[in-house]
Amino acid sequence: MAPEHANPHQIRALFSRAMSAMYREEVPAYGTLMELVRDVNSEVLSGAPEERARLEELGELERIDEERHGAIRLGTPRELFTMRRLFAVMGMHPVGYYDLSVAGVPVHSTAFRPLEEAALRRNPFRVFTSLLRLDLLDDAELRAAAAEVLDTREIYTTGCLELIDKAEADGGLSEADAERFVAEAVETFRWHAEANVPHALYQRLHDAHRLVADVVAFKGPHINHLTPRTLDIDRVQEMMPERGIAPKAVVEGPPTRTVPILLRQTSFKALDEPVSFPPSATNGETAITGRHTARFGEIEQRGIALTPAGQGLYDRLLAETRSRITPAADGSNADAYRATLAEVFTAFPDDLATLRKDGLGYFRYSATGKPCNDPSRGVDALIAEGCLRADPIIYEDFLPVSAAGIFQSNLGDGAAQAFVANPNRARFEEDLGAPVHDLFHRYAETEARSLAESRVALSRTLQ
Ligand code: OOG
Ligand code: NI
Repeated sequence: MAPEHANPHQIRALFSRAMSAMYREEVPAYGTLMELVRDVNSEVLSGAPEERARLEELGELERIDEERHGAIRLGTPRELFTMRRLFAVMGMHPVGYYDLSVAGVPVHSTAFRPLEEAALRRNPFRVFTSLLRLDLLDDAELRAAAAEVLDTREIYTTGCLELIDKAEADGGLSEADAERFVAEAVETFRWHAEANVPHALYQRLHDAHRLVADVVAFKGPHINHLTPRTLDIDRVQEMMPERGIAPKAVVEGPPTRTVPILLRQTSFKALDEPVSFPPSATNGETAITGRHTARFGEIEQRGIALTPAGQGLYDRLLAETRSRITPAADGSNADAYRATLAEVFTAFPDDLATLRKDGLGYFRYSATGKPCNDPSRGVDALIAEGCLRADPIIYEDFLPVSAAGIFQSNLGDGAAQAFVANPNRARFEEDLGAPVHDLFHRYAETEARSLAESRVALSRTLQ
């Protein structure tokens, strides 16, 4: 980045603010959810001065209610390829591969996000990005019709494409260009109340899978939700009805715990919105107004990132829970699901010391400032001596089963459908035009670096 260029993290901050403003205007219930999140967060903080001080020290207090992520669904490899280039302008890169076909949703996904901790702190915004997999649909004729519609649409403005080229050629954008870029980029994610296909085709796409209609029948990949961070997800879930918003049946992810792990998420059900469908050019079908559900609001609460061993244990316990009880979309067995989840997860250690000693979570080490006798001793001994401390590293990624639950609850009841599990990471990366960054690698690296730096600091404290 040359000195005259805008900082990519600054561009991302501008972008997430512009998206938030657009979405609050388009989806008023989302504004209500944000107010609720703000109220609950300030309630939690006023009852927990230590947590408040910790967040303040981390510089997170001010931005506590800002969005953490959003999500979009793309139709073609070309759209995905350009989306990677677009996000790179804002310092966001693809991390992780998520196959959602296992959970009955015909997409595979990644998340574009800042890679470094410092960048995440400056602005944590990320975008969960899915690519539709028409290859998973049985109906060859419908597949062809959908592909034809998708191949002729252009989801980026000319100005946006020019500025991406310019950023790549010059290694960045000037401040003025960065502002133009954000304004142009936001257009791609705007809602269009006019469908791109006549109603009969929409209906056929919808009957194949509601998600297919959501991607194919519109001019672009409207942002389908934004997600602020809450400090007490159970409380927000409980209070949503009081504020006139309908939550999904259960919170996705791990149960309520003393030490939060990974990611817990919930959302309000997608709005039913009017859409105008154009007349057909071939069969005499006239223009009509119909309806579509796509857009919702979500909240998230994050905990410690797990090692492959910890993630393996989480996956096993979640599978065990779900083999005993599947949460019903109408909420009829929500209490029983919560109870089973909590019971099965008693097998997951719930204190930081055990999580660390059992190698289940990632930790950031730091020297406490207390001099130590022998900095080359093992981590446990240094911690026991009080000269080294270990703090949890927060999980910054997503969970495929949870993501599928968020998708399902917003595609309407009865949208669940079985596909044969069919991950195709190689194909996804080919379409993306780059490999995705490995999830675990980054946490392991942060942990190792923090320990090495702590040992250096400790050796300086030797008398
Ligand atoms: C994406 C759902 C996944 C999350 O937070 O796990 C997601 C979608 O509905 O397009 O955003
Ligand atoms: Ni989400």
